[in-house]
Amino acid sequence: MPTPSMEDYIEQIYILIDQKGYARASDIAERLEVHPSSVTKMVKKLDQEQYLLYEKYRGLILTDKGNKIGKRLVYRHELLEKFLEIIGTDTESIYEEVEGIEHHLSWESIFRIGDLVEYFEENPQRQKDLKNVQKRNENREI
Ligand SMILES: [Mn+2]
Repeated sequence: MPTPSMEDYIEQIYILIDQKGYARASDIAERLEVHPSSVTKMVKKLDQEQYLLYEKYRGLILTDKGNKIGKRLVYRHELLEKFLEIIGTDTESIYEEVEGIEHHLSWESIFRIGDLVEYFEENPQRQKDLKNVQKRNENREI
């Protein structure tokens, strides 16, 4: 299993390759707000653990294993954003909040959250009902 930090790298590499067709170390460093030397180190580790292949002149490519995990990590991130939107989290902080929690939930919990998101999406009345509960609790102090 990849560590949280490895997951962050695989996720961003997957997104970069998906969007641009390639993932440069400088782009990875920028997206993760880390020093390029950290990228070099992590790329070596990910190569060793067969998530990607690094060739000096061709750049990075994800292996089947890396690709499969990358896809799951992007699904997880997007699902958690949807989940926070549905429960009414203020949109400005959603990305950062997901970055903070995404590594700490089991896949079992992720799939159950997936069910919950589906439950709300398939019937807009359910979202309205939830809003009403939130209105009722607006001034409650805890
Ligand atoms: Mn993420």
